[in-house]
Amino acid sequence: MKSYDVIVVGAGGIGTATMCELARRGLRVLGIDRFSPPHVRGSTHGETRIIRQAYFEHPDYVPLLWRTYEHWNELQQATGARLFTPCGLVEAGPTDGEVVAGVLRAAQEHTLEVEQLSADEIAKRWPALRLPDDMTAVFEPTAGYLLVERCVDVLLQQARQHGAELLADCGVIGWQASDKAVEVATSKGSYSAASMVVTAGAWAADLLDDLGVPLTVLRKTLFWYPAAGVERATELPAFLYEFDFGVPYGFPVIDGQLMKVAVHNGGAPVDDPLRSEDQVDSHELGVTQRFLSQCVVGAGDTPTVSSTCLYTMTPDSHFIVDRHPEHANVVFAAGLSGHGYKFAPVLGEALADLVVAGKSELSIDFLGLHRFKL
Ligand code: PYC
Repeated sequence: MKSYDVIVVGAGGIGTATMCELARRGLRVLGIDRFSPPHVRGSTHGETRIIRQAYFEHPDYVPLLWRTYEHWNELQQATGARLFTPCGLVEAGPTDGEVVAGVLRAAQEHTLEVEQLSADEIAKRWPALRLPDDMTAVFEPTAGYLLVERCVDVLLQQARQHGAELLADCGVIGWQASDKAVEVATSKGSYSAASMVVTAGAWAADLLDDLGVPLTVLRKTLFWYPAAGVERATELPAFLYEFDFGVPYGFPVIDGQLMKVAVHNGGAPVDDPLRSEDQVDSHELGVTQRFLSQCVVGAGDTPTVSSTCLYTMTPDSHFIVDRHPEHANVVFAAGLSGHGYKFAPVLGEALADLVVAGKSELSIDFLGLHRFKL
């Protein structure tokens, strides 16, 4: 049986970053993925992901975000690839809602630059964008978007340059761990390593089912709408609006033609992530159409492209990053709950720390398993 220092199960966003970090530290790394990354079957595709610092979900994410920005910048400089576009982000909603209040709380706690903008100021800066009367808006200039497939590709290339291997199109059937080794059974034979990292996205629920954390996989649809009639569509910021009918978000036009818009909340539970492809969610279609008709002047009303993406939710929508309580040599990041991609390199660093040292200096305690009564 072929043996490594570390096997990383799942070579998507977090997995490729973890492979890269471990290999950079001189470890012999094998990544295993059910498909051939970057692919469209998990949670790491669809062109773009928002990256931001004034984190409405919780201010405790902010130090991790500072570190993740450093990583993305270093990766851009080292490879010459354009990964991050700092177009800024408008977040809007009721003053007492989750989003605007959460952004202001994180900004205040960590002294982050955020502007409050009126409806007139929004329309003046971005002629196509509108703010409903009952909403407040905040603008984060240091936010932007990552080109997600390109990021995965670059991280994988870097991991390989540092000596990591990838076993693609290979399903993991099961694993067992002793103090000294982990044996992973796959559709292409068995492999062993001193440690294992599980970064398997929608498939983490099966691989970590002994932990008893209820991870729920949701199917989400990404839509691309015609945007030829949207004034200065390539100069828009990314945006996220909290309505009572849903939380649509989207991006400036990047190809001169289409605007990507999707819905952050809700989603249909999926029993088998393998059978979730190509189903357009009609509720999410309606939310994005209603949003565009109210807030983006000139956008088309029928998407011409769509794609399914999976969210793996924890009960509190915060990630779980920890060591397996019974196997110190098994570590994992699971339940990224639809907002994890921007953290890929910092989570890669944290997971590599857990493998190498059993602990990390990064502030990940609030993401530990201890918060669940299992
Ligand atoms: O991770 O920032 C994010 C995000 C917003 C909407 C979906 N994901």
